[in-house]
Amino acid sequence: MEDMSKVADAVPAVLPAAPELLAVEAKAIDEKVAAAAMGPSSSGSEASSSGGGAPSATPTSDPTAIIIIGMAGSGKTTLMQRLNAHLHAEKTPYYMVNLDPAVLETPFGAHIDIRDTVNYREVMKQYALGPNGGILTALNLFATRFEQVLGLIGKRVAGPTPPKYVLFDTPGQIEIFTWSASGQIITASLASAYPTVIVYVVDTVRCRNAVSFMSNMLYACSILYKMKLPLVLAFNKIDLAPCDFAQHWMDDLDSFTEALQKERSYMGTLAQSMALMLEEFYASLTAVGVSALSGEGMEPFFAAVDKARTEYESGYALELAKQKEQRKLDEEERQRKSREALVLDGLMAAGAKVVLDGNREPADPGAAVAAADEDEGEGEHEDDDEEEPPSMYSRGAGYNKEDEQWAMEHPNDREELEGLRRYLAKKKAGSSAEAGS
Ligand SMILES: Nc1nc2c(ncn2[C@@H]2O[C@H](COP(=O)(O)OP(=O)(O)OP(=O)(O)O)[C@@H](O)[C@H]2O)c(=O)[nH]1
Ligand SMILES: [Mg+2]
Repeated sequence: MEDMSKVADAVPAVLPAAPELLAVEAKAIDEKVAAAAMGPSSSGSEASSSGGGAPSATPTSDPTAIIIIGMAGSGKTTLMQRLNAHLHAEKTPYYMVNLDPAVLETPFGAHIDIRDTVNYREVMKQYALGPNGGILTALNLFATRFEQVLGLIGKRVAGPTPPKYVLFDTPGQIEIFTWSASGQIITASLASAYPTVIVYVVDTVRCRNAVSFMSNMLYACSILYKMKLPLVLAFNKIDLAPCDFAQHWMDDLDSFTEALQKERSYMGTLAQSMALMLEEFYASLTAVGVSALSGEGMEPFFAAVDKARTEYESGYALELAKQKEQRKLDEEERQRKSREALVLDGLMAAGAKVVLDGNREPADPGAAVAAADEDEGEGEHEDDDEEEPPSMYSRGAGYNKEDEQWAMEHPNDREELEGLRRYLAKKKAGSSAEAGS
């Protein structure tokens, strides 16, 4: 893995719409798309990064997208580095994306790196933002062009060595990714394109006490419900502390309740009822212990990811398909309604009565057509019928046919008459409202 160098030629063009507002490390879009489409570069850096010298020639089906999320310092980036090394050694093709604009170094060979396109420090400066605002804005800018990222991944998937996994590192400030629109856009577009799995990295050392453990689990639980994707819990840093205690607490609620009682938290009862709720949550995920540093637990990690992928295919994908179908039906209904509205508009243009008087029944479209035919039959103002607005007489504003005739003969006074009509209609509406109250 040490021979991995940063792949700079395969980054997407994720430039903001107004580049003068942001200092971005600009690179030509076409160049990048072409470079990414070319597949492994001759320099060998990308080749090594995407599976090594002799990747499996067997074309795999869609890759599994793995989004790595976790509290700051839990070891997400180190885990990416470890997964990079592991997959490379296994000669499994893969693709890596860095979504953390604030990271100083990506110790893995990112095929796509947000930092190559958005300079978050410049974003901070230009928009006078703090560090979190800068990261959030940088991610938002990136999300607006996420289609391009999907395009690059798609090209690789269609290439000679399609990746089996596409891995995403996310910003340390977990809420920036999990609670922002950009995080949602990225996750949703990814999940609609590929089987997608969330890996929630837990710092095992930091959650050895029952209350911290529960807080972390509640956060993971909120992510599961927010993102609605299969979730794998990766208890990291097991080289420092084994994660048996966590597995035990998850499998046996009584032992966890006992541990909570020992802590004598003033929130004892609340904590216990929340622990009960978490039991349901544990049933819907897989937990594994890993060490990003030593490489322990890689096999169970990928077994858990593959299992989560089948969950995606059997449950989440079906749900997505259902949502798509529902959206299609909604759209058809909307189009049907607007077609109906158009037909009605057409009838009105043909002379249907426009009812301003709230006490009257809406015009019968059939009768309106008949009325229009009749008018044509009379031969009066035949040309006007199409161009003139509906008759004032028909508007029920207190005018009679003679007034209408007069208006036709005195076009200059028409406007004044219109004003008067509006005034009367308003007055009439006012007096009927008074009568009503
Ligand atoms: N002992 C040990 N240390 C680890 C392990 N994984 C990560 N670390 C250390 O934990 C610290 C944080 O690791 P990172 O990979 O930067 O964590 P991160 O979640 O990416 O951090 P942010 O992106 O800032 O949120 C580093 O000092 C790592 O060396 C592990 O498995 N074992
Ligand atoms: Mg990191």
